[in-house]
Amino acid sequence: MASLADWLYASTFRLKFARASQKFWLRPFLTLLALLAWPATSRSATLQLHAHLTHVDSGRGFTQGELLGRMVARSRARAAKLCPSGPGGAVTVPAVSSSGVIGSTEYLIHLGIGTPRPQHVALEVDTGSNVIWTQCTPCFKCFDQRFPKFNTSASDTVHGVACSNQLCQGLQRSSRACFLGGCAYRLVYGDKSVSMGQLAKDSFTFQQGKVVPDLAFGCGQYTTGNFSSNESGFARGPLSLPGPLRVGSFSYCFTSIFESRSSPVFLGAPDDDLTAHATGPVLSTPFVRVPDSDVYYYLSLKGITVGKVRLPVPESAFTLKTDGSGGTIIDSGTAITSFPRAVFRILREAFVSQVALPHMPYDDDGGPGELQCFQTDSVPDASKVAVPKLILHLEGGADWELPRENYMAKHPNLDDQLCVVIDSAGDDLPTIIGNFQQQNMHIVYDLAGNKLLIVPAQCHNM
Ligand SMILES: *[C@@H]1O[C@H](CO)[C@@H](O)[C@H](O)[C@H]1NC(C)=O
Ligand SMILES: *[C@@H]1O[C@H](CO)[C@@H](O)[C@H](O)[C@H]1NC(C)=O
Ligand SMILES: CC(=O)N[C@H]1CO[C@H](CO)[C@@H](O)[C@@H]1O
Repeated sequence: MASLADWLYASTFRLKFARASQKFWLRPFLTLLALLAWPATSRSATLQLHAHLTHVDSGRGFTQGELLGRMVARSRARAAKLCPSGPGGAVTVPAVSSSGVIGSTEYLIHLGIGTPRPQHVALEVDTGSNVIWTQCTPCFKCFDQRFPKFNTSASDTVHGVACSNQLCQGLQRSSRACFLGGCAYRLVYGDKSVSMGQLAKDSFTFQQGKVVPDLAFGCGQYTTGNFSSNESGFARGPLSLPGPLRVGSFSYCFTSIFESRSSPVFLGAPDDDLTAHATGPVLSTPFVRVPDSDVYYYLSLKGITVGKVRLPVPESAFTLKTDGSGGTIIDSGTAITSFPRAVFRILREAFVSQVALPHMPYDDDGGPGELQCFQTDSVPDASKVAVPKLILHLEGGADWELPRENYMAKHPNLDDQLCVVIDSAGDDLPTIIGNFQQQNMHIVYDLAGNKLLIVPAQCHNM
């Protein structure tokens, strides 16, 4: 069998570059990807693109309980991977994303790539990843996916990115290689899953027929490891979608996870007045400034209120430490919010003392992950049981009061239990605000203004 390098040599598509002398590009790369800062110049204020998102489990016939169970499992896998090397992991190994690993994705963005006929591609919406890639035909080694792979022969506009191109040079040395003058990328994830292929550019077609020519993406031709879906990134790197689009903001609005309606995502400044769809006050909170190499969006969380009680938790429990541990991340790729274990215990205590139902016993030794549930067989209608309100106090006076359905739900397996859909994480893990808590909120990442806007909304109406 031909080696991968021979095969890629033969299959290199439409790369019209002078032959470079480098023939041997499959040198052992280092394992981690980190992207250099991409100058945030010439951001377009006017570009606005709209796409649909579907929940990864949408339309697959799962019950609410099953959906929740799947989300819990994905969140745990993701939280464990987010910080693979313990304290410092999130910062020192920034681009190690667990997304793409089986079952870790939550939402898929649907768009078209190529001309004249845009080919349907579903990418993962993931604020914790910074490169978009999709599997391409011809492929040396690819995993099965539901839609056909992107067929490079069927697009008139796809072309390779030259090695000398700024985009290629912007990839870390260990993640790029020159091959016949063209740029090859190689991403190695925290669990050693690999995506490798050519860096390409093509026209992307978004909803309402808006076309953006020449967007860069990874054309995956060799993927190994635990991928069950393709990878996309909305993070702070040159190859995530907001990067190449040079948009000053992006936003999404997740419809209820228990329904199968698609959710809108916007790239570029929302053109309407944000209050037009607001069903409550618009909150604004600054992003915490982190090194450019970091891919996560950090917020400054000051405290938590459960019912009448402001939890006795010092602010430092949520602060990003200089060694890179801790912090509070808002993440579109994690389903369920998790707090460091010490914070979770205090939160759980507050719910237990304020919910007038028998509570299930604690299980403290089981490592990360334990939803606190309550027995509801004594009440006629669990959905009417009074529950304490839950408020996240964010920097800038943004007191984010979550609607009940964003933190209370029936037990994944047991109908007679009502659970607080918040999880615990390891002691050194960051606080992660997941998308269960973001349902029916228009979440605007204002990159130009370095702030996050939270706008309560009915997302299916947007
Ligand atoms: C890719 O597109 C070409 C040109 O349209 C076509 O001949 C070929 O069969 C396609 N390959 C696959 C795997 O669909
Ligand atoms: C895939 O997942 C399994 C089980 O979670 C793990 O043991 C393995 O290291 C992962 N990575 C790869 C590349 O298979
Ligand atoms: C184009 C593409 O690869 N889509 C796949 C991405 O991953 C999801 C989840 O496994 C699949 O359903 C899509 O078909």
